[in-house]
Amino acid sequence: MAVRKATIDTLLQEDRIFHPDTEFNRQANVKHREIYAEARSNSRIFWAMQAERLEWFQKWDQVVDWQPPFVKWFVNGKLNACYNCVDRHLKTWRKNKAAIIFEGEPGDTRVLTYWDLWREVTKFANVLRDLGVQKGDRVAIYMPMIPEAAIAMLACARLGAAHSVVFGGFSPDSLRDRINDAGAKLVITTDGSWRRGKIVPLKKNTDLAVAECPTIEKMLVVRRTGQEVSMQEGRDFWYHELEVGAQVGGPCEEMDSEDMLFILYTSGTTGKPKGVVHTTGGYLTGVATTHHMIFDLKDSDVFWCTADVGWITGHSYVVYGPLANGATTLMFEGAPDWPEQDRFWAIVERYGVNILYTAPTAIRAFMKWGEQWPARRDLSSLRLLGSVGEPINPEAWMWYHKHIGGQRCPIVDTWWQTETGMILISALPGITPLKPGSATVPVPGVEADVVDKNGNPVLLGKGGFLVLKEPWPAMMRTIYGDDQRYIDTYWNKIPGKWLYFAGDGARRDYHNYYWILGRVDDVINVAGHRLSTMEVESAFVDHPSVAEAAAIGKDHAIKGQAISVFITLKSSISKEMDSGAKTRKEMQDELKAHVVRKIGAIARPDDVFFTAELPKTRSGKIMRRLLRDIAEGRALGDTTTLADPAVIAELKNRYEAKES
Ligand code: 7RM
Repeated sequence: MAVRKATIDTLLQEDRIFHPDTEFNRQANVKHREIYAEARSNSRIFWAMQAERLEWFQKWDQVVDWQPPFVKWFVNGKLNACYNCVDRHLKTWRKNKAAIIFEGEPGDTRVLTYWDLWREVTKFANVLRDLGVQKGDRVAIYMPMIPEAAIAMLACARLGAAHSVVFGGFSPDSLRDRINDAGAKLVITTDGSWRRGKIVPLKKNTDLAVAECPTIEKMLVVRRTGQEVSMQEGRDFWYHELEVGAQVGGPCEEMDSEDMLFILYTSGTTGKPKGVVHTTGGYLTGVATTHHMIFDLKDSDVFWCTADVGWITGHSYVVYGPLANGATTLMFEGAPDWPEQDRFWAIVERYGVNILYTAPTAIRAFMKWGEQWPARRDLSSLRLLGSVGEPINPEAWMWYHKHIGGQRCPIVDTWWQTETGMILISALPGITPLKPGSATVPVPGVEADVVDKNGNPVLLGKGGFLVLKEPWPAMMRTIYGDDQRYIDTYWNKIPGKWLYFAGDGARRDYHNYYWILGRVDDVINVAGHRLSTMEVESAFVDHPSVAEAAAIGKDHAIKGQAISVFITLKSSISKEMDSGAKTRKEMQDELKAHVVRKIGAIARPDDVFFTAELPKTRSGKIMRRLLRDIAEGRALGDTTTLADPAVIAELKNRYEAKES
């Protein structure tokens, strides 16, 4: 990272503000602003109180042991994550409450009560134990979004084995590398998974991966799609066969608070993926607390986080947070546009979803498809919306607020990472005034800052590096097997002080609200001005014809970099342009003028390129690095994390043929 200037310039000005209404405040889990001051005055007491949400087999004797950059939370406390998510609810009226509502891609549905979940998890754990899984082992999980994925995770936790969930859209090679890095002894998969009416051959992929995984002893296969697969005698086992003889019930391993709960791999910009290690007591405390406070969870709510369990969002807010709180969590296996572009809204209507947590990439796709899709469904059950994964552009926020939230639902824009385990910056919906595009403020008990490259706080209004100043319970403990990489990646970038460096740029406004500016590696440098991708892109998305934008800096002899922007138009506008009602040139000029008006001449792009899709990671984040490669005429860098390689290939061809 060649940083000359120590900060990031800021241009975007967003003045809209939405105050929590009295009705919402009156019923909110957090009603009073004092919680911030209380947490700040003694964060150890604050987190110790939050840890009381859980049931501990043995109480901790120290809240936190901070030996930077290594931390232990709830030292010597003993608990089991599966016990906290399942067993303990059977002692209450929640025994017959829906724990998981599931809808499969083909439209099949299942509801598991907490009692059902306990029966399924204990059986699953007993099957795993019979296959040789023990406390301390690592187990890989490569499955679609079906209840058995959550059941498998909980079963591992029950036995004290760490799971490593690998997203079902990853290739055999990615699965192989993750299995080998973790030294997993068993892998759980399915015959296949559904993807827009077609079958993805997960078992076949797993066979290919495992052929090069010396540590794998056994493979457990859950039947999902029902197609023919080959089973290797002595290594592969059908779950539905072993389940028949499996015992129901059985104890949970007593785990130390600092025992590993899971590893989750996150791709670095270069080199091999990092195995982010999360432990038990702090992680569970962090996700249960934030799930309760930020999503204002009530026992009667249906909570739907649309993330796949292959991502941290799925771990923390589909499985562990909601189940620790005894919530009803919805799992959906399919895609938002299959069979039609109203699938999410059909699900909200069918199950009466109250809280919806999704990503800007999905919201911008809904904007592109048009508001007629949500309009044909009854969304009146919704009372709270959430966003995660990327900065949400103010106009996407406004669209979400109007067309999904009916202008009545608060939106919590939640900033966090795989590494942070839990949400760190977010509104509390009953008390925090909202500003579209801002994640607002750090949650109680979290200390953040925006600093320059020397670690000094920057002035309000100035952009800089987002850091965390104090440890928090759900923070990663290390990179699996590589403490040095953990130190170098997160702690050694800013000298002098122990600051956790998140890799994101941010600024704070005069209300002390945080505006996430995007990854610092993506910052654009025009004639000495460091511009954030988020601000340039948001100025484009502010134009009524634009659904999505990706801005990059392209090498320029005089300015250092010039701005290139890749634009996806709303479907109705694309049709208009195809019919010749407006030329590309006219549209490009109109958009350039709009951006100059919105944030100034410094942000005028040299080129505007139209595209039906932008290159994204499998979790939906825009991959600007590949757009830079295209714009600068280089061979494409690492494309292994790309969701759909066809998108970038087509984009490259069209760009080189100057088709926009
Ligand atoms: C939860 C998750 C982490 C990166 C992070 C940011 C970006 C996530 C927001 C956001 C702006 C948000 N984990 N990010 N949430 N940027 N506003 N609300 O996404 O490990 O997959 O990604 O995602 O750049 O560093 S992750």
